[in-house]
Amino acid sequence: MKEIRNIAVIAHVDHGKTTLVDELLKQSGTFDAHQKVDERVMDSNDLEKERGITILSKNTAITYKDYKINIIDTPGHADFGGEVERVLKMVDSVLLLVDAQEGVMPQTKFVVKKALELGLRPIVVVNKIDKPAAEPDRVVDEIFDLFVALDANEAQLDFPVVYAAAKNGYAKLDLNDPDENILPILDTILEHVPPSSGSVDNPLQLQVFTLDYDNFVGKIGIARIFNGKIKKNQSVTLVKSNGEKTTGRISKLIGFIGLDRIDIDEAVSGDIVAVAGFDTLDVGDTLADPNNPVALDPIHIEEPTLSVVMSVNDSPLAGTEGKFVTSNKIAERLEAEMQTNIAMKYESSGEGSFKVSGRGELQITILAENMRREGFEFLLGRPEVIIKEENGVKMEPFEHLVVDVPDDFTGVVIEKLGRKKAEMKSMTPTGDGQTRIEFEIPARGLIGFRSQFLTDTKGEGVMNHSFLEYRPLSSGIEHRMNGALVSMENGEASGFSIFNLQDRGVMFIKPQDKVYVGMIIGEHARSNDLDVNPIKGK
Ligand SMILES: Nc1nc2c(ncn2[C@@H]2O[C@H](COP(=O)(O)OP(=O)(O)OP(=O)(O)O)[C@@H](O)[C@H]2O)c(=O)[nH]1
Ligand SMILES: [Mg+2]
Repeated sequence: MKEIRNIAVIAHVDHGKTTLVDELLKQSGTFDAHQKVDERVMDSNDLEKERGITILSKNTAITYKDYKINIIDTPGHADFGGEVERVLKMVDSVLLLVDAQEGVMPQTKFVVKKALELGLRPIVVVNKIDKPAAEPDRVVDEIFDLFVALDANEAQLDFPVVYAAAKNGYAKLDLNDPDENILPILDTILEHVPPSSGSVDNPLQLQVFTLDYDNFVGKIGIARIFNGKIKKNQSVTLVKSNGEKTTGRISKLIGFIGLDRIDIDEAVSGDIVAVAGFDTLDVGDTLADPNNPVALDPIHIEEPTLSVVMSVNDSPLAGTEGKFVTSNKIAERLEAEMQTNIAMKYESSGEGSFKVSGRGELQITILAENMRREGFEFLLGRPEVIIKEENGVKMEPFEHLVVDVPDDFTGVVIEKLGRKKAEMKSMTPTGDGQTRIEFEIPARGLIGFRSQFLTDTKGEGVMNHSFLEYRPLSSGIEHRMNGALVSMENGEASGFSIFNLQDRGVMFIKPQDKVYVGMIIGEHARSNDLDVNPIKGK
């Protein structure tokens, strides 16, 4: 029996988590020598591959020396931060990746805060040291300062550091060491990640942290075994967070090795497995010994902060783009999504219309994009932040925003953000003519801000933000000042008129697109709405 270690890989978006997991899989010998492996193999679904980002956290297991190491790759984009938070309860340490050039970024702060709060002692991996502008020492200092600012304890402040270039397949404990292989990371894991605290002799307790669905076996829960032993076909008691209990049978027990999921008969405390057999399974539920059904601490699930109205397409062009167009079909699809995607919610908001809520624009866009690909057709409204009330005070979500801009543009960016009620927290020149500015800003002010920011910085600015907290509602955020360009004709758009209308604003349509009277076909450069004729020929 191999000893088990559990670790999650956390970082800001794009700092190289999935690439690192690739290398760990390859170099630990988990794959056969002849097996051909794609790049970023853990990013397994279509949208993840196309966009090059991780959306769902996923686990894999590698064997190294006498150990089985369960590794959970997490998403770095702020909209999926809730996912990371849940996963952290399932592991005993984290690999905190930080880009050796970019340094500490908003989502680095978010994930470090959560990890430290749970008492985890991170292993710091300064990644991408191969970049010409890498400054690993400066970055280690930044990380240390961040830990201090977040009240890390002595042990946490004394974090181990590994330097890596995941893409090139090497890591080292000392920058002067030669570039050899990735194994120093695995050795550091064995040295520093504590074993699971539970015992195989205690009564069974496992907790579900992710849901999956399979047409044959139904709902699947991916869970960590905290105590005891679990066997296939065993009878267990499901304890919900409200205390409700039901007893049933484990119809399927699945283990992880590399990228494979395999049927197994038994697993023990400390391991991560997938189980089926309970249709009502939810994230946070405990599966326990029926003779001693004790629930584990509930898992806190972050509330959505943004919502958008999704509704049946009632325009004259309805039914031309998708095959599922009715309110019933859309409701069914949303219901199915919420079965496994616990970070999102939906509710009916009137005839044929649904309010879909999530943690950010990207999360909602991804659902919409998946639905479009499956053949759904619907309308999407303007995103709005979710205002909640605490002790009679209206509260709105705030974000931590970091922008990196060429020095010449700092003025215009600060001015524009000022109008959005952003509060500047720091401003640091980063050398090479760039400045990094940090703000705290109501999430409302960020809706639609990115395109303006890119225009203002001639495409050279980079912005990153992540959820900070709910704060009392601020007043007077300036909204976008532009009106709409509205079609006054039915028919097909002509290249000639679109070309002529370009002076009026930004067009949303292209030649030959179908248009109808009243359809919004562009954004007016001025504040009023304007009726235009997009079908006129020469
Ligand atoms: N130069 C350099 N680039 C790297 C290194 N590691 C990863 N990258 C590149 O960084 C980009 C992002 O890598 P990913 O592994 O997808 O990053 P991630 O942290 O998983 O991203 P998210 O899951 O979306 O948060 C890719 O283009 C990688 O090739 C490295 O060590 N050096
Ligand atoms: Mg990734």
